[in-house]
Amino acid sequence: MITTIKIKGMSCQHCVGSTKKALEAIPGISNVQINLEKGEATFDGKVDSQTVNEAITKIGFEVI
Ligand SMILES: [Cu+2]
Repeated sequence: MITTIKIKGMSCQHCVGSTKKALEAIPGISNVQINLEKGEATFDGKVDSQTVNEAITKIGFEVI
């Protein structure tokens, strides 16, 4: 299953790297791709949204 989420707060490639790393650290998620222009992250895997939200909040961004 492919999931796309919207993330608020990413502004450069450094942010993209942090987001990618944070999502990849979640068990069950793979193939993380970030689109900086759209502020979107796409990944494979089934994982509850609260886990994703917490991982993103922890690095200073927000899932919208
Ligand atoms: Cu940045």
